[in-house]
Amino acid sequence: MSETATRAGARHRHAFDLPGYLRDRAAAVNRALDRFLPGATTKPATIHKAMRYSLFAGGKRMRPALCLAAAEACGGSLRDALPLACAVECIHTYSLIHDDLPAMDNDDYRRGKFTNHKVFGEGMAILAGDALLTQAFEIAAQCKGRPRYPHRDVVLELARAAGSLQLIAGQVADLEGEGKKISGDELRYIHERKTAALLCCSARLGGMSANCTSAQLKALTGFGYNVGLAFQIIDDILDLTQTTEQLGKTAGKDTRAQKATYPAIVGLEQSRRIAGQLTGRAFAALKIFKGKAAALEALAIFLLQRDR
Ligand code: GRG
Repeated sequence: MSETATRAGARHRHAFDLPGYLRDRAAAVNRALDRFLPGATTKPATIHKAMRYSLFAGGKRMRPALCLAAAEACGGSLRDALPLACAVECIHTYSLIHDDLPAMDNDDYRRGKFTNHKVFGEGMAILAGDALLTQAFEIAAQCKGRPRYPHRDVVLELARAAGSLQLIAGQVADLEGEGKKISGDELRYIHERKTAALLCCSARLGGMSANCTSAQLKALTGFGYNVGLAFQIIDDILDLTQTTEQLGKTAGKDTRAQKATYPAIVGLEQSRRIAGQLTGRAFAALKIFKGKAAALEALAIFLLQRDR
């Protein structure tokens, strides 16, 4: 871990009740998602059951937490940020359902349960992913437009992060890179798009919901980008070092699929060091908030030190 991240980590262990914060924010997000989504018995019931199955399967809700914490750092309210926190979680869950399909990573477990296609079949899982992606935009359209960020900007932000230049571009490069030797630069291209884009978008949307200044938005962008890159490196480390039970998804898949990862290219220790440096940079980006971004700081440390 970098020195900045280590010092901040020690300070935060005493200063901020992150478990309590995450519990509280995840409960608010779950209640809001439950309100936004059609009920499980609404016709056609199978699709609504499938959407809810993955959405409420026990995800960590890290993207919504980043969105809400960013809004708070900018003086915004939970109520204004909640629709956007829910929208990013719908996009994230859609991407996981599709990523697990036989045509992609072909996985049986996600969030400690059978994957969507294992329970509902491939056709329904594809539709559940499609429906969650669409649902995200329906929810985002219900947020309050802000003077600096009208609805158009919010929709653009989400569409760009989820589109063929970001999230999908990362997945394309990831699929095409399997079994090939790729460079560190190519690996970063994948991580920036597959993972960092949506995490960064989550933080930015939180700021936008609070009508943040352009300097605050720039700071949240730097924070989200660096936390996002660190997040994927840690994910690759956990894939190697944890069990399937601990992760709630199949461990060791990257090696079996011959995926390029930081641990595969530079080893475990160097990967940990790089993740620590990125977290240090994320911290540095928060300076502008002058101590009012305690939740964001605690989240960055948590994401670096997480074990699942
Ligand atoms: C459009 C067909 C089609 C597919 C899209 C874009 C995409 C498929 C997949 C990318 C999804 C992916 C695996 C991204 C990597 C990011 C990552 C490490 C996700 C896991 O996030 P966590 O740990 O998961 O936050 P939980 O379950 O806790 O929410």
